[in-house]
Amino acid sequence: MRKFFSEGQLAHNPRQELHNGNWVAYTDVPARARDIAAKFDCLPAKDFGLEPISSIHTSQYLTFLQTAWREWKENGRGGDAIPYTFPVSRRRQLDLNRIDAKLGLHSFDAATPIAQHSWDAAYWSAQTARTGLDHINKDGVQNAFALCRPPGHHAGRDYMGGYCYLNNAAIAAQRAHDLGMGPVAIVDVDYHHGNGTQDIFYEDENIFFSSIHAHPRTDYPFYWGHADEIGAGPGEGSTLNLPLQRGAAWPEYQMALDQAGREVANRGTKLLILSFGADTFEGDPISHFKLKQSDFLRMGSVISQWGIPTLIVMEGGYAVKDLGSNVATFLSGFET
Ligand code: Q9C
Ligand code: ZN
Repeated sequence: MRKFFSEGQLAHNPRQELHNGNWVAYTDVPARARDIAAKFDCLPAKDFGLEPISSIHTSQYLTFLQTAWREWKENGRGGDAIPYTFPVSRRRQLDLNRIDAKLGLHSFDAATPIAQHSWDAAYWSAQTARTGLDHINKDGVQNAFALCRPPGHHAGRDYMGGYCYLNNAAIAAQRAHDLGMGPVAIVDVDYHHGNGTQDIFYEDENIFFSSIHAHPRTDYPFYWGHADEIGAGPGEGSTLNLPLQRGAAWPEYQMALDQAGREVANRGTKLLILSFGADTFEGDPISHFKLKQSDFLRMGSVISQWGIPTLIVMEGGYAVKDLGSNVATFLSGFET
């Protein structure tokens, strides 16, 4: 399987995040991507420019991402740009000027800082996903792995959160649809609900979205990912949420995966985008499922047996010591 990664993705390196009332070292460290990349021969991303990104994200949000850190520094601030005020009621169009106001407008949490090179890294992460898609169905390639970092599935059309800035999976899915590669389905197996991806396609009948994740009653992002969120308008029935209890291990996980797989098959899916997080691992420091490394082999094999051309897009996974081997195990399951 071809694997894609660009060095520019490593430059994103926020110092710290708020966690349970304390400042802790930022969880999405460059070593995550570096250690996975070290396991493979990766091809560099090709630069497709802003166009595929603009098909998902608003121009106001993209301008904000590109200028936020500079504005933060021009205002004499130390550290990374972090929001602290959010417009949760009576939202309306305002001409917001102050960097703090813009940060809150474009975030749903306070744990996703913008550091000096965050935009560049997010840009290359999205290009990595776009490049992986480009290789599918060329030279007989059926599957590709995009080693995206920063991750994307929490980011919506005009907001960041959950260590995510640009929604790499959504960008690839939209482009696949536009290129006539569909029907397109996104299956999200990160530990956390893919709220950004869900939100982006919630009213879209063309792109099916299914997520297996920790129940929002106990886990981040708390407000989305319930089973009764099924899409709306023309997209009603195109969203399938499969929340699991904390402590879930392979038997429960496999049942959910089979259910997602049946729905993907029923819809005649021709292109699958897999938002893959390795934070379902039993040793993940911020998560509470119980998948073992050997279960990633099973997961890879189950999904590859769906028999659909698949772009695997990296999302979370924070047990850095085991991350490279967990990802390699998953990919080898996919290839057997
Ligand atoms: N530190 C992904 O796996 N938790 N994102 C932040 C406490 C956020 C995880 C609050 C977890 C986000 C892509
Ligand atoms: Zn996650």
